[in-house]
Formats: sequence, C-alpha cells, structure tokens
Amino acid sequence: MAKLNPFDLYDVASLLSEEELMIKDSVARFVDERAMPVIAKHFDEATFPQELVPEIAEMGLLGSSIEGYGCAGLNCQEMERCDSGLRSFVSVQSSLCMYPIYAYGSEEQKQRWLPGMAAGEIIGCFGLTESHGGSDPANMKTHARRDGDDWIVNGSKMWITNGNLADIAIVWAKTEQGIMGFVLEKGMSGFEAREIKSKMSLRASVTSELYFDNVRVPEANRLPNVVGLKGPLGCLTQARYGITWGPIGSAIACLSEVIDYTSDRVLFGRPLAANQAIQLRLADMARRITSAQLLSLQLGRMKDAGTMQPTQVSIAKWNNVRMALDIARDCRDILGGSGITTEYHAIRHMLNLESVITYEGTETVHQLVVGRELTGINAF
Ligand code: TGC
Ligand code: FAD
Repeated sequence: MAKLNPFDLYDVASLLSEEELMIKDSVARFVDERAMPVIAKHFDEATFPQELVPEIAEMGLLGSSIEGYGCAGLNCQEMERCDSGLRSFVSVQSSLCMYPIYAYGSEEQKQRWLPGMAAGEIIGCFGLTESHGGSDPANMKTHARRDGDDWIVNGSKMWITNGNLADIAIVWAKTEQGIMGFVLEKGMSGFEAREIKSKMSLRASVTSELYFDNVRVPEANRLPNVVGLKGPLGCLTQARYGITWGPIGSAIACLSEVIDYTSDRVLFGRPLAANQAIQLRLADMARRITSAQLLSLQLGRMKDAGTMQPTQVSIAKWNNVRMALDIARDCRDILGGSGITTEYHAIRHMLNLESVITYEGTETVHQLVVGRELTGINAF
C-alpha cells in the first residue's frame, strides 16, 4: 500500500484541480523558502514581514478569495503554516477590504482601489470592533453625520489588523439610516492610527487603534450598496471561511515538528516516538486535522454552490481553531523545555491562536450561533 501523507490522510489534495494544486504548491514553496526563514525573527522583534508583500501579491493571493474557493482556502492553510500573522494580512486585505469594495462599492470605487490592492500597493484595514465590546458590533458608537456632499465621522476602533500599515480603512459607522461603510484614506484630517504594543500574540502582525475626530469623508467614499449590520457581517463570513483553513496549517506545522522531534529524541533508551503515550497524542492530532480538513472542504463546496450559511461557517471556525490551539499546546508540551522558545514553531502558533480564537467572532459567539440554530432561541 502507498504510504499516506501524514498531513493529508484523506487525500484532500486529490480533490483539487491541476491549477489549484499548482497554486497551492507555489504558495507552499514561497512559505518554505521565503517566509519560514524570517518569521521567528519578525515574531521576536514584533515586526510585520512587509518585505514579503510584493511576492504575496505576485502570486495572486490578494483578492483571490473574492471568487473561487479551493485555492483561497488552501492558500490560507499554507500561509498559516508559517504564521497566523501572515494569513491575517491576506485575510484582511482580501476578505475584509477588497471584498466590501467589490460587493458593496460603486464601479468607480472598484476601479480606484481594487487593482492597487491586488498588487499590494494599496494596503487596507477593516474597522468594526470598538473598545467597549467587539462581540456586539450593533452597539457601536462610531457615527457619521451627513454634511452637504460629505460625511463627518467621529469615534474610534480597537484591535485593527494592519491599522498602521494601511492606506485605506473600511470603517463601519452608525448613521441616521443605519450602519454604513466608509473608505477613509490615510492623511485625512482627524484620522489617526496608533499601534498597539506589548502583544504576546500575533507579534508578526500590526494591530492598531483608529481614531476619528471630525474626519470629513466625501460621499464618493461611502460604500453605496449596503446598509445595516449585514454589511460587515457579510465580510466576516468570507474571512471566517478562510480562517477555517488557516489554523489547519498551524496544526500541521506543529505536528510535523513533533513527529521529527520525537523520532530523534531518545529517552529511557528509545525514541520518544516509540512510546504509546506519545503515539496516542500524535494520532489524535492527525485525526483532528483530518476532520478539520474535511469540514472545510465541504464548507468550500457549499460556498461554491452558493448555499453556505453563516451557522455552517461558525461550526468550522469554532472546531478548526479549537483543534489547532489544542494541538499547538500539546506539541509545546511534547517539545519539553525546547518548546518555550521561538526556535521551535509550537509556542508561536499557540500564542497566535489565542488571537485567532478571539477574533472574527470568539469561540463563544460561534457556539451561540449554533445554539440559536438548534433551539431557535437567541441567547446573545
Ligand atoms: P442580527 O442583528 O441578527 O443580523 C443582522 C443582519 O446581518 C445578517 N447576518 C449575516 N450576514 C452575513 N453573514 C453573517 N455571518 C451574518 N450574521 C447575520 C442577518 O441576516 C441580518 O440581516 P438583515 O437583512 O435581517 O438585517 O445579528 P446577529 O444577531 O446574527 O449577530 C449577532 C452576532 C453576535 C452573531 C454578531 O454580532 C457577531 O458575529 N459578532 C461578532 C463580531 C465579530 O466577529 N467581529 C469581528 C471583527 S473583525 C475581526 O476580528 C478581524 S480579525 C482579522 C484578522 O486579522 O484575520
Ligand atoms: P468581548 O466582546 O468583550 O468578549 C469578552 C468575552 O466575553 C469573550 O470570551 C466572549 O466570548 C465573551 N462573551 C461575549 N458575549 C457573550 C455572551 N453573550 N455570552 C457569553 N459570553 C460572551 N476587529 C476588527 O474590527 N478588525 C480587525 O482587523 C481586528 N483584528 C484583530 C486582531 C487581533 C490580534 C485581535 C486580538 C482582535 C482583532 N479584532 C479586530 C477584534 C476582535 O474581533 C475582537 O477582539 C472580538 O470580536 C472580541 O471582542 P472583544 O475583544 O471586545 O471581547
């Protein structure tokens, strides 16, 4: 019998088209050759590897989630095999910034921003969360008031990925007509981004606070084709889909590392991997990774067919991030003392996944979405 790929036990790769496989392989090569060698240093120094952005753009990864699923999802898996921060950059640029312009923007807005964003020349961020409670975005305080041909935006946003890197920010604000999306541009008077320091998680990603003090925004910068919370939540559905794949990459990186480590490390006269207690843990990791891959694959099929529902995305986001976080923690333990430095991947993934389980809807939010589906009762 042919030897199975330990990181794709159900041969999900065989379900991809030739083109999808080619793109996945080129992303994997980029990750191994260009991103892996620099990531630990960036994480240690709390810097985003901005030098990689042109290559990420060249591979066509920015905006690839807007259409098609297989590539976009698997690209997230490959990127997060390196670091959640790298995948976050792609998710925010593609699903949270390019998608709303594509789905809710005018033709002029699409022409103005999308080509530069796909080329990585215009960086975006997405401002929904506010400091008083991200799980309940309907309660946002940021507001926009019409003033002639402009809008005046006041308020603030918290925990915004790419905030200080961004040339444009998709900002969701309350208006008299309901929640609307505005494209704020770097340099607009009264618009300021402040980087959040001392993070122990997603250190290779920029996270910021955004402040709006009477920012005058032209009507031409308002996304005209959506009003209400369904605007930002629609973007989140896109991003969360990618996030169901991403952490599978983190889990694979951790499992791969401990398979090598336990094969080489000799304790009590035999390789660590020869102990049943270790093999049980490795087997359990492979089982959970395989289930997560199949969940995301079927989710992608439903996305392609246009039938994917937010509750189905919630199940996969909850399951797959929890799976990866548990695996990263377990791998950290198997590495013993070596597991506490960034020389090995596990602790970096473990710390990153503490953000991934919180952002894009906390684990509890997704559990309550599923609970609501089952009972018909809204427990939020
Ligand atoms: P509800 O008031 O019932 O619904 C409002 C409208 O939205 C529609 N809707 C959705 N549409 C698309 N996708 C979804 N997932 C949707 N969920 C709801 C809904 O049909 C309704 O439409 P309409 O036409 O009737 O007006 O709102 P809800 O009760 O369903 O929502 C409650 C809750 C808690 C689920 C929601 O507020 C929520 O998801 N909260 C969590 C907020 C969150 O995830 N924030 C993430 C911020 S961005 C981020 O974290 C980026 S990290 C980036 C990175 O680095 O990768
Ligand atoms: P809260 O909403 O205050 O939740 C606190 C706790 O209460 C959680 O455990 C939660 O599960 C629990 N809880 C909430 N409601 C209930 C309930 N009804 N019942 C029981 N328990 C409940 N946001 C953006 O808009 N754009 C970004 O680019 C972005 N990037 C981020 C990057 C990072 C690194 C991080 C950490 C966050 C980012 N976020 C971003 C914000 C993220 O979406 C929020 O942190 C998240 O939605 C949770 O909001 P909160 O932190 O205010 O926690």
